[in-house]
Amino acid sequence: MPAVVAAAIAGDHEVRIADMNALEGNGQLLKIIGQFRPDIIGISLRNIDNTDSSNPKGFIEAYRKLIRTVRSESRALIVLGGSGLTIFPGELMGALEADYGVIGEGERLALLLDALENRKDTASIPGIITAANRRPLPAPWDKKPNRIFHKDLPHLDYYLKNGGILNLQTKRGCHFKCVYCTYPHIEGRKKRLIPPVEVAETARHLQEAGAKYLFIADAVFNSDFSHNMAIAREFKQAGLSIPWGAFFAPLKPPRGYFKLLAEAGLTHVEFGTESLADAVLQSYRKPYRVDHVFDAHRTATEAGLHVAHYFLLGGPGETTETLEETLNRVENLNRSVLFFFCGMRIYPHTALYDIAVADGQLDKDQSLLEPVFYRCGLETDVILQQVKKRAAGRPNWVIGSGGSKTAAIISKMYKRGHTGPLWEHLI
Ligand code: B12
Ligand code: SF4
Repeated sequence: MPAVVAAAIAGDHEVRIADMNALEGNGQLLKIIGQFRPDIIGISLRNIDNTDSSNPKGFIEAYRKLIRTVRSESRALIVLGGSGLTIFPGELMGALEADYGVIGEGERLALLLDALENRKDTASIPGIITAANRRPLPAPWDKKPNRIFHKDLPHLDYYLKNGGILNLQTKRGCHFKCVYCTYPHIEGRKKRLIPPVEVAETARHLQEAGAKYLFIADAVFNSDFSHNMAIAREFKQAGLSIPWGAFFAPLKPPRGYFKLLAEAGLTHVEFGTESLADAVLQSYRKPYRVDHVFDAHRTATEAGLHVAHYFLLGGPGETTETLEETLNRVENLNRSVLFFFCGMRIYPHTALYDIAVADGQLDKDQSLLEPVFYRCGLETDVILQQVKKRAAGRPNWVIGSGGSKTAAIISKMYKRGHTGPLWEHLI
């Protein structure tokens, strides 16, 4: 479970985090469980699948196996949480046979543990679900998130040796309304900003623990320019010297914005650009247009930053003409890495879901646990072929997340001591 959830219960309970990335398989996990003998085991269900139509991979079977293995060794209650559960609560509680689930922000686990300890009713606690008791998503958590962090955390070493990236949040929530996006459902629509001084203090702790790079795990970092700039000033004040990166929307930035962030250590800008056809940006309900993309791109590259753009082709409004328009304009995004996702996965709780139901592409009761992609006027394969044709011989045009070959190269570079996201080597 994440450090923020551990922090929410650590005052009243003994907590141990076991990060599966850092363990050598389920055997090592069972050893930890055998030694620690927990009463409750929380499991974070983050990814349902890799959302990549060009190289699809699902993770539910691995979760099922993990839970069976845990049950074979321990009588602890199993509590699920995480963004995957929040998107698919009914399906996952049904499929994985856990005792409880916490949907939305995991800090509410503290309320569940309190109720269990004091033999109180758990059914009425907002956000707490069981396979039989499905409840609506609760209102966003209104208290400040905390985070457990110290240099002796057992999984820290794994991340320090594999890229050196640690992450931090500067806010929760996104107020934009992009048609396909689950983030406002997961985090809420209302922005809840963490005071810049506290963000900088966390960043400094991570640096002191050995982080070589920070990734800001906000849904979208620049949804609040003045908060961003205050954070940059606090980073400077706190003496932060390691590089960092974040997800940005290609909105027109205020004057001097990227320059200030670059001075505070920002090195990597990941723009969720999606399309370079205004008609498509409009039907995706994006809060910017093509002109803004080029403005944002220019000011970020002029500030000396590494820039990547992510494209999501084949959603509502995509046609042969808009695809051509996007691919032609992409050529003008100089000095950047271009990631192309062909096909838009439909998630519940999104406007895209409603559109697909209205279009007759989906039944209202259909499960989306197995990926279903929106059907625009163009076949995904046609889009993929077009992109592949243009990408040939250009290492900075990446299809999907690059597949297992890219993952193997990155892992090798990390072993040789390289740090950070590394996509800048493709420019
Ligand atoms: C930042 C981010 C990334 C960064 C991560 C950087 C880093 N160094 O950590 C990068 C760019 C690398 C990334 C990559 C991917 N990501 Co991503 N990412 C996110 C994002 C925006 C935030 C995640 C985050 O860290 N949040 C902050 C932490 C604190 O929140 P959290 O872990 O969700 O925990 C909270 C709750 O979920 C809950 N909780 C969590 N676990 C538990 C456990 C228990 C027991 C309890 C009670 C509660 C609980 O409590 C916490 C506090 O409220 C989310 C979307 C979102 N807004 O959540 C997508 C998201 C998690 N990513 C997603 C995906 C698909 C991916 C990729 C597979 C994409 C791809 N094709 O490459 C990869 C996989 C990477 C990997 N190895 O897992 C999906 C997962 C859902 C799904 N469809 O499967 C999400 C939800 C986005 C989406 N499409 O809807 N991602
Ligand atoms: S795509 Fe980005 S900007 Fe749009 S709603 Fe999602 S997180 Fe917000």
